[in-house]
Amino acid sequence: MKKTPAIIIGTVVVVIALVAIVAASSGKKNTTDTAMSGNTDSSSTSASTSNAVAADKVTIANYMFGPADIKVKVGTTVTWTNTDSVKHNIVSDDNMMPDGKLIGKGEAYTYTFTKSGTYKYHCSPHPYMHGSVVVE
Ligand SMILES: [Cu+2]
Repeated sequence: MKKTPAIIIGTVVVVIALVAIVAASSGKKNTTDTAMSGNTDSSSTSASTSNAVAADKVTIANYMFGPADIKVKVGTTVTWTNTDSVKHNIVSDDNMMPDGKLIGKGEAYTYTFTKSGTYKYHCSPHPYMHGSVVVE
């Protein structure tokens, strides 16, 4: 009868010790994770622009711009070609470039970027279609 509480106390002590060890090791992990995420945070700031693919041609297909995010050098003429049977256009989110006319299947729209910056655009009949051009 008296041995049972001793076993329980012993088990509890072991469990507490294990929890403490796990907590300590996960604490160490958290520290390194925080340090690592700190590093990735600083690189992901530049990664947000490096998500953009170096390209000067965008294909519109299935209500999507592909690649949606591109990067070009100043002076580059970007060509958007529509492969959908539905008409699309390229309209700046913030008036950084003139609104593109609607283009039908097989038609293309071009724009030459003469100033650096990030040009976000969408398709006016389908505002959920988004793309961006980073001009460097
Ligand atoms: Cu569209």
